[in-house]
Amino acid sequence: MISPIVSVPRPGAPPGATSLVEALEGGAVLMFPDLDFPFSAFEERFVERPFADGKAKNVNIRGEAAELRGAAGTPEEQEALRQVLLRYRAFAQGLIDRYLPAYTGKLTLAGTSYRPFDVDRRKLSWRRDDTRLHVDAFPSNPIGEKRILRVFRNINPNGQPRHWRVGEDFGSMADKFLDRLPGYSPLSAKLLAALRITKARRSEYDHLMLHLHDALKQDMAYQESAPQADVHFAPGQTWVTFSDLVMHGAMGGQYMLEQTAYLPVTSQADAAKSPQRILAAKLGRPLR
Ligand code: AKG
Repeated sequence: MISPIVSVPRPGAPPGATSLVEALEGGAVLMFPDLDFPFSAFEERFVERPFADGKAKNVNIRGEAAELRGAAGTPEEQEALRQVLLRYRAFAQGLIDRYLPAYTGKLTLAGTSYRPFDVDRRKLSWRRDDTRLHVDAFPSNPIGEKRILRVFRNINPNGQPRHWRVGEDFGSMADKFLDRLPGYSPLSAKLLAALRITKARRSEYDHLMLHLHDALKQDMAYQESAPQADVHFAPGQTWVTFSDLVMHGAMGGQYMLEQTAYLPVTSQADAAKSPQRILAAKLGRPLR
């Protein structure tokens, strides 16, 4: 099955909160067509040209200090951009509290990013090429028993949509790739952590997800022929998805905001729908 897009319009009572969580955990993308996130006249400049040093893909803030990384501009402009990201972080938290209250107090907000570059024009290695269908996995930042929830918003000022492809459900994808992945070595995982190549021990789940991510992106026949659908997110639209579960690729668009959040698998309404438990079920044993 291809990941469904579930539209959640205002106003009125949010459609049954339980069913939104159910849809999200089942692999849907929740799309909010009309939430407000206004820019001031001063802030409009951030969608007129990229305020980025160009060294990294994105500009972001992380952690309590919310130090701005990868930005360009005067100190005043950089502080204003940081404030936009802080406001977006609060906006994402507000969305979760209103529409996904079951997760309030359980989610941890991580990085917030400003993505000012045109997707098409980024010249990246295949591994970093997010136009290829993939699920998210972080090489140096093991996720373990957490889920990756992301809140995206298209802030393009010229009507340009964020063009995504979404792919088939995680289980069907895993059936095609699981046999091809190399075995997990607890010893290598220990070594990577000791050498501080990873920030914590890479679990078997992290190992499988990294290799899935790479195998998917390298398989051009799969990229072209796998079940998939084009989705165009218009400016002003906000969308939320578990990006470790939903196969996605970004095909076009410029100027976007993104918030990452982590949710413990055990805080899900149904942990069996997590990629952690799906992979364990397919292997017929708990992951190490
Ligand atoms: C990702 O961050 O995993 C993406 O695929 C990028 C999404 C986007 O830039 O629209």
